[in-house]
Amino acid sequence: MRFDVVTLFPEQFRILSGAGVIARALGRDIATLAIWNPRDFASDAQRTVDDRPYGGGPGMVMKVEPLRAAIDSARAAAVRAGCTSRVAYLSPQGHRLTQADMVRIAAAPGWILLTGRYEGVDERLIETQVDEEWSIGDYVLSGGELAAMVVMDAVIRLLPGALGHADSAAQDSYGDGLLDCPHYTRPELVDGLGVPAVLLSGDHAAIERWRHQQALGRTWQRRPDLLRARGLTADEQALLDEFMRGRGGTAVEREPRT
Ligand code: 9WO
Repeated sequence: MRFDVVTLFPEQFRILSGAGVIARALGRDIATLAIWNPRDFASDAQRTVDDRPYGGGPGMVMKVEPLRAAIDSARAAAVRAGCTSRVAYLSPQGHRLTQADMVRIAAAPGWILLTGRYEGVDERLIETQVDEEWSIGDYVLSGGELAAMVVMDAVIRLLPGALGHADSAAQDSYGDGLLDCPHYTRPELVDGLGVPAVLLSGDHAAIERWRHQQALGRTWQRRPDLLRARGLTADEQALLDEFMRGRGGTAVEREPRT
């Protein structure tokens, strides 16, 4: 899969090729990354990429022409590489991405990721050049670059061969619509806290059942919205009932009620 990133800050993306799963995937050409700086496509001597907002107000707006020229070059390079890439703009106004979106994004041959700075980009660039607008969460960053890198990380690790072990992406938190179960490693005693006995039993069926029950229970406690959206099989409802009887508690509210 191919990513073309349009950014005023190309050096930020070097972090991706440093170390870890994403660096390895890029090194092995499971994913490729090309960077396009709109400043290189500005036509004036000052290489201007921004201007004052019509209507007044603080800050600056990214101009259409350098962005459009950068996107055009990215598109042409993608086509030469055999990719028909769509354009996505990272912004707080976008569709809030979920793991299901990451799976869909990973199925495309490539994406051109447009990252803004200042107060944003001229709306007419979004209207004419952008296919999708994505948000990674309801907060404002100082630019779209970190959001683009978050998407790339979430997507590239889903690509075949990106992770060492065959099916670990499927076992993720959210892979089956549930939060992850708790994990433990040595030593067996930490600050007086032991390890759930079943994990030491060697009974793999019992361990699988416990992990599934913990995943259901934690999702019920922390993210009941996910559980309602997903639904439960009869077996899962029985596992959750047992969990609820065991804890006897009510769902932990992690977000204040509005
Ligand atoms: C900056 C600003 C300054 C003064 C008054 C209003 C203002 N709005 C903004 C602003 O929203 N800037 C954005 C910075 C412009 C587009 C790129 N930026 C961005 C992307 N911030 N946060 C994101 C983002 C992207 C994806 N998911 C979450 C956040």
